[in-house]
Amino acid sequence: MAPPRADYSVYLVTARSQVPAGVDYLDALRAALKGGVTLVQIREKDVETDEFLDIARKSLEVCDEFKVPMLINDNLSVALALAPHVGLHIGQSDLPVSQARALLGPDRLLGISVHSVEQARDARTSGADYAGVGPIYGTQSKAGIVDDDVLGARQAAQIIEALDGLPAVLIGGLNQQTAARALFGASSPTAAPAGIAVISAIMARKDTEVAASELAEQVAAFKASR
Ligand code: 3NM
Repeated sequence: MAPPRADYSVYLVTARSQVPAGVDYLDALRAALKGGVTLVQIREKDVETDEFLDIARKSLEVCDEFKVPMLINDNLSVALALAPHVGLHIGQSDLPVSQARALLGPDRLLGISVHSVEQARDARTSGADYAGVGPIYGTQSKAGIVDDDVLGARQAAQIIEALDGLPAVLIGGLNQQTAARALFGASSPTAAPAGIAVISAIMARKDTEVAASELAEQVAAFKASR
C-alpha cells in the first residue's frame, strides 16, 4: 500500500487556542469539514503527549466521518499510536524526513515544511509525500516568524519549481483575502501549488463552515483556470 492520495486543496491546521469563546473545537472541526476542508493536521504546541493523543483521537473520529485524511504535527509517537492511516507533518528542526519515513513505514502520509530552494531540493528525494511552503505572508499563528522569513508568492514559485513535482501546499497568512493572490502568484508555466494550508482563516472564525467553503471556492477557481 502507498500513502493515501491526498487532496491538498484546503488543508486545515488546527489550533484550539484560536477557536472563539463559546465555540466547541470538535464542532468547529466538523463544520470546517462540511465546508470543504480536504486535509487536516492536528497541531497543538502547548499540550502534554497524553492530552495531544486525546485531542487527536477525538479529531480522527470526526475526520473519518468525512473520509478526510488526518496528520499529526511533529510527534511521531502520537502518529504511530493512532490508526495506520494517520500521517505525520514535520518541520526542518524535527527528525530527518528519511528517518521519519523509515519509522512510519510506506503507507502513512508524510509532509515536511520547507522555507527555501535548498530545502526544497532536499525534500524532493527525502521520502516526503508533499511539502508545506511558507510563510507566504506574515502570520501571528506560528511563534518566531519575523519579517525576513516571509517569502512572498514569487519566492514561493521558485521553491515550488525546485520541488520538481512534489506537491506543494502554501502556508502562512493565507485567508479569504489573500489566497487567490498567493495561488496565482506562486504559479509558473510549469509548476503550481496543490493547495493552501490555513490556521486562523478557519479556526479563528465562528462560521467555520462558511470560512472553509469560501477558501474551497477560491482554490477550485484557481485549479479550473490552469
Ligand atoms: N507553518 P495562519 S506558517 C503552522 O511557514 C505554520 O511553515 C508555517 O497560520 C510555515 O494560517 C504557519 O493563521 C502558521 O497564518 C499558519
